Amino acid sequence: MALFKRKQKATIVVDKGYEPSEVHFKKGQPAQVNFKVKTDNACLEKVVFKDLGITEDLFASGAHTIEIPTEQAGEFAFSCGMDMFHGKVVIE
Ligand SMILES: [Cu+2]
Repeated sequence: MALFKRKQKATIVVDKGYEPSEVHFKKGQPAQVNFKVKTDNACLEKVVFKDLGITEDLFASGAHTIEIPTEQAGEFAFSCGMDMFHGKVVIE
């Protein structure tokens, strides 16, 4: 029973904050968020998904892709390392 599930993808640009600061995915389909960094503002160096236990170093080389669990509807908040800039991923 190979049920084909298309991956949902969203890109968030990190510049003067998160743009967009909120992304939505459908429940039950794999999802990922990709952060594209356009700033050297140290405040935004790390993005933290507290509920997922993920801290990603956005100034490190390579892609910055976070896999988002979508088994349940709900929200995953994220912020910069100092908890000054905020955003969220909504599963619905
Ligand atoms: Cu910060």
